[in-house]
Amino acid sequence: MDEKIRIVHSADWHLGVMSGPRVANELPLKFKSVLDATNELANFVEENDVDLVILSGDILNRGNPAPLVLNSLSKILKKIIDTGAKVVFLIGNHEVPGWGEHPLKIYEILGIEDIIVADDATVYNLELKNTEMQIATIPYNTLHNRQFEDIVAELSEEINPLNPSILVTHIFVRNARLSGSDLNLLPDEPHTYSDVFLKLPFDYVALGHIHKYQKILARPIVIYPGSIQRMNFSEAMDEKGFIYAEFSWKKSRWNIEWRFQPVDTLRFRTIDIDIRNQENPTLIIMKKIESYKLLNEMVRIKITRTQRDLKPNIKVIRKRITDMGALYCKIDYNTITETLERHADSKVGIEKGDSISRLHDYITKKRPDLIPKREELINVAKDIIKSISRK
Ligand SMILES: [Mn+2]
Repeated sequence: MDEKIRIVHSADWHLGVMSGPRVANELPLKFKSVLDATNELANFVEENDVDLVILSGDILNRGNPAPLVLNSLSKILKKIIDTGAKVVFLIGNHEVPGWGEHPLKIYEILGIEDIIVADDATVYNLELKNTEMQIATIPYNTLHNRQFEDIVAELSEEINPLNPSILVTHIFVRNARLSGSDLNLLPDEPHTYSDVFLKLPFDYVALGHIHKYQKILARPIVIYPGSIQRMNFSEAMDEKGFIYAEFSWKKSRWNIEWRFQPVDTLRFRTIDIDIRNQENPTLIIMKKIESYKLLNEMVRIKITRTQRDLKPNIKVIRKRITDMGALYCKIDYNTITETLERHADSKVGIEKGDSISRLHDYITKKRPDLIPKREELINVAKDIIKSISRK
């Protein structure tokens, strides 16, 4: 038992998102960049003799993937199992089409033994490096009519504490920090709390669902690896990648060392430009743009102005950004209404667009308990701001 068991843990690839820009004759950028990241993962598995790859759900973006998407996924999985690694593939909310069948079933039907399709709450015993690794799985589809806590208590009874164990599940842990692409959490989202894991027998909890990489607990190790690729400007600062963990038997217990392994990410850049009271706003913007290298970047220009200010020539700006080699260019206006602007001077009011997005960020980051009511709260705030600015 002196050999290490090497594990890669990843989740939320959302393979199949085809929205957004594409470079001529190529696949949509988001799809291509996710594929690139997963290829990096497969290469890592090969180079590091990884024994097990855990995929904690939402690997596909839809329950009915296009052939291109399913074939691309199959190629990645083939590359992984050809190295000798096994795969535990858990069902997330995005892979459940509602009528029971799901696209991953095909690997099970074809009898591909090295891919374990985890679509039920159960415990698998996998022989890895002459050790019995116990893997408990709680896929999203089992959480509709039963509480997470009840299921996990049941599975825990099957765990032998002398052998290493991993819990794989796709669920919202209430105090998790959210990323900018975690915006579609349902009001009745199945959820649990981090304290629940403290009482469980597992050495490692491999979570999926939340797109921001984070350690929820250190003992036991409870981790969201986050999504594998940046999807929008709000994730510009988020690192993306997967978890690499080594299990080894030391001083008569299982010791786990782990680290976050980053992948190449799409670069999103926002350039803020204030053109209030400027005689030549286009020139101001063009000058500012020149101070950046925008090659292969996703670029957003955020222009702050009032209705009195001249509008810049967007066509010229767009062309320059494209000529500089940017992959994509988005223009956003932050138009400040004059009444509120006067309030801003007296430090009473706040900028309209800003306060709404700040409220949104606040709820998302600090008060996840309010997420189900977020839209409602934002609408109330908008009404208040509207009625104040009319006076
Ligand atoms: Mn999910």
